[in-house]
Amino acid sequence: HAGHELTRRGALLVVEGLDRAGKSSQCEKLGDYLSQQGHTVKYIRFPDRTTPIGKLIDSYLRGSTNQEDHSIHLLFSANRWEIAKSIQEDISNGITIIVDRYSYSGAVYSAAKANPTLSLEWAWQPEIGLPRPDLCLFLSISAEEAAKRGGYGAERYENETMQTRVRELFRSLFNRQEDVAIINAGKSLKEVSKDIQVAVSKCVERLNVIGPLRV
Ligand code: DGP
Ligand code: NA
Ligand code: NA
Repeated sequence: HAGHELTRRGALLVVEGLDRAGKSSQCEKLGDYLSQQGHTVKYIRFPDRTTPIGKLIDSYLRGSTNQEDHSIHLLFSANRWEIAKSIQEDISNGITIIVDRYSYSGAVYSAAKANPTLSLEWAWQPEIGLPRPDLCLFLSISAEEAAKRGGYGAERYENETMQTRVRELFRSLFNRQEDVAIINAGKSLKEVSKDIQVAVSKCVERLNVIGPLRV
């Protein structure tokens, strides 16, 4: 009956990668593509610098304030938790959400610091229980490609030592995560967006069919 159809849930799609991997442009292109396919799309990014916690993070990233490593890590995580409920609601209401950075950046950037009590395992713990992405697209660029794109910004973490460690940690994290598509982001903008569309289409199709019982 009209008005009684179930709303198909939206998908939670995350785009991850190093600074300058092309995340923002690709998020935008993916949004356009999915809208054309008839999806209702929302774009969000972490850290969300607009909330009170986000403002503390912003001032830390700009270097205006310092924070103890574990303490700032927990604030980054809290910044995801404070938005978790609205993500859940949007997804239930049929909205597909594209997220620029999520728990993966969260764990990896903190663990990349030379702090012996801040391991990847430790950093991952506060993320447990957040909405699980249907797909994480990891935009992978080599150190050489990154160097070619040049120019680090002025924010904390935007230096070669940090980015090298971040790259290694992303790899070890994604080796043990499900639902990750590694995208070669060294190609042209157009080729990369095509590869992303293929991976996302497969994921979205999967959401609509019942899976087979396995051995
Ligand atoms: P962006 O606004 O995308 O440039 O991200 C800001 C920076 O913050 C970027 O270098 C990645 C880093 N970052 C994102 N999430 C977290 C987090 O949860 N913990 C830490 N330590 N860094 C993060
Ligand atoms: Na950045
Ligand atoms: Na940055």
